[in-house]
Amino acid sequence: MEQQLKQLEQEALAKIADAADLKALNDVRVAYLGKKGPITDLLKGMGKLSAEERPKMGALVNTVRENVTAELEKKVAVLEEAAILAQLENESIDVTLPGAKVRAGNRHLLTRVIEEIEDLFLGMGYEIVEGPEVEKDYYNFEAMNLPKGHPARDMQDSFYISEETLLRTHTSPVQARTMEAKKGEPIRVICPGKVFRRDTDDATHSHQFMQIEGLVIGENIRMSDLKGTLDALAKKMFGAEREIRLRPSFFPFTEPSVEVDVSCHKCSGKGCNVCKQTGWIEILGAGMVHPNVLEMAGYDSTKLSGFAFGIGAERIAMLKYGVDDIRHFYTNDTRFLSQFHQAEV
Ligand code: FA5
Repeated sequence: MEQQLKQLEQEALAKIADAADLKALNDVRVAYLGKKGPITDLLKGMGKLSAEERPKMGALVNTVRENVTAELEKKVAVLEEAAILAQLENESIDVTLPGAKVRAGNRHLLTRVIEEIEDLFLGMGYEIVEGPEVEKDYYNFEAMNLPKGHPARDMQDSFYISEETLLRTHTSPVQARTMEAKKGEPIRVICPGKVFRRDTDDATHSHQFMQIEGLVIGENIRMSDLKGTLDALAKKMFGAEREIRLRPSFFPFTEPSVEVDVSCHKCSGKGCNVCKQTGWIEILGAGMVHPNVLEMAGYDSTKLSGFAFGIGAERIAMLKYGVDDIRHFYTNDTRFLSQFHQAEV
């Protein structure tokens, strides 16, 4: 029996040494130490032994069990460690691999065009002022020399909120508000902001768009000052070789009034599809501030004069960046917006 036990121990230890994984090891445990295993069988047969042999064999069986159990535990520890190392190896991160590209957001093209224009005018000593988008009829029209019933009100079809309140149709009411606030002092401001008209949306018209108003009031302000200022604007936005021309026009709040064209930056004035073969592109309305507008705001029109202009910001952005439809600015399609990444424009 002693011989049998030694042989079982050797067998068990050899199988433990051979076990390649935890499952195989468990099979060895069940096979040798389990209730139906050979060592348990031997213990059951102890009753047949003599009184002297029994304690000797009992001690021997226990030693064999302890040896096998100790070896099993050692091998479990080895296999568990190997399993952890294998897992670490499989899940290791290669920090040298390039990361997934995260696309950064970008300021809207229109915002950037407006900021470019603001920068130019700030450099020329202008202040930036703002006014309300929900405006009084008085500032939007009356203070701009457009009394109730004036036919020229039809030039700007309006969204009225009540009889005396509307969504402003242009940024010119900020002129009246600024003059009121400055109380006869000289003025040099630009006023960017949203305006609203009941225009039917198409490729060049939107019911909501951005204007940038300009207003300068002081002594001896002349048409030539207006022309020089707008020339600087055209050159900044469209290139140093651009020229402007002034065409007579009509606005109730300026006299004389002009439409301002810039020589086409695509064909340099020769005529192309952008300038509709004329060589010129209209960019804004302007003029000398009407004496009635000055007087209504408390300015002495015999001592001070001024010029004003109103730029359509989308139209400038469209020309500068070749945008063929004004609606692209408002539909938030990232395929459009991402084309004008700041670093590339
Ligand atoms: C005016 O709004 C005047 N207040 C401008 C002005 C200010 C003249 C100061 C004299 C002195 P007008 O309606 O032409 O003018 O509009 C000015 C510019 O806004 C246009 O040249 C055009 O660029 C743009 N604009 C007008 N209507 C729309 C529209 N529906 N969608 C997009 N842009 C428009």
